[in-house]
Amino acid sequence: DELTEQMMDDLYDGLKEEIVEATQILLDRGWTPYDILTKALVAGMTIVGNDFRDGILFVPEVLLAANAMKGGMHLLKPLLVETGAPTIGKMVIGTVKGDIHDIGKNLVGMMMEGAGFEIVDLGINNAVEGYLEALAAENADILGMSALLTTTMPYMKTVIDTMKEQGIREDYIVLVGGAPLNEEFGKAIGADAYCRDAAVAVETAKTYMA
Ligand code: B1M
Repeated sequence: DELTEQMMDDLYDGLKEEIVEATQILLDRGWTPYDILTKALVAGMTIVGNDFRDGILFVPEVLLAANAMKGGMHLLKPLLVETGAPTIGKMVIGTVKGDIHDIGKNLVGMMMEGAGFEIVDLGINNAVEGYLEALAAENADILGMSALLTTTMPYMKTVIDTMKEQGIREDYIVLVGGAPLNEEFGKAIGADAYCRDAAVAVETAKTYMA
C-alpha cells in the first residue's frame, strides 16, 4: 500500500503531523485501529530500530520518530479503549527502573483497556517500591512490567524476588514483555508469562482471569 509506505518514511523522518494525518486517512478508509498500529506504525518503528542498531540513526532522530508514532497512537487510543465490556480485571503496568522506553507499554495498556481491563499506568523508570505500593493500593490482579534494554530486564527479577520475600508473589499474576525478552527469560525470573506483543498480553491476561 502506497500510504503505509509513505507512513514508514514519515515515521523514519519523525514527521508527526503527517503521521497523524495518514492515520486518520486509513481510519476513513475503514482500516481497523489494530491494523494501522501493526502494519504502519509498529512496522515503521521496526525499520527505525534496525537503523538505530546499525548506527545510521541516533537518539535525537529516534526520539522524533517515537514522538511521531505517539501522535498516531493518540488518535487510535479512544478507538482501542472503546469498550462496553464489563471490567475483567485490573492491571498495574510500568517500565522498569533505569528504562525510559514507553511506546510498547502504552500500546499494551491501550489494547488491554480495549479488551475490558482496568489499567493503572505507572509510567517509566519504576523501582520495586512503586510497583508494590500501586499493586496494594489499587487492589490489582495483574502486574505488567516492560523492559527494552538487556541492562534493565534483570530488574524484573528483583521485583519478583521482593514479592516472594514479602509473601505476596502468589497474590498477583505477573506478566512481562519487551523486545529483548523471551519465553525462557520469563520462566527463569519467575513470571507467570512472557508476552511477545500486545495482542498476546491481552490473550494471556484473559486466560489467567478466566
Ligand atoms: Co532505545 N534501544 N535506547 N530508544 N530503542 C532499543 C530498545 C534498542 C534495541 C535499539 C537498537 O540498538 N536496535 C537498544 C537496546 C539494545 C539492548 O539493550 N540490547 C536501545 C538503546 C541502546 C537505547 C539507549 C541506551 C541509546 C543511548 O542512549 N545510547 C537509550 C536508553 C535510554 C533508557 O531507557 N535508559 C535509548 C533511548 C531511546 C529513545 C528515548 C530515543 C527512544 C524511546 C522513546 C520512548 O519510548 N518514548 C528509543 C526507541 C524508540 C527505541 C526503539 C527504536 C523502538 C522501541 C519501540 O518503541 N518499539 C528500539 C529498537 C527496537 O525495539 N527494535 C530501541 C515499538 C514498540 C511497539 O515495541 O517496545 O517492543 P516494543 O513493545 C512491544 C512488545 O515488546 C511487547 O508488546 C509491545 C507491543 O506489541 N511489550 C510488552 C512491551 N512491553 C510489554 C509489557 C508487557 C507485555 C508486552 O507487560 C504485560
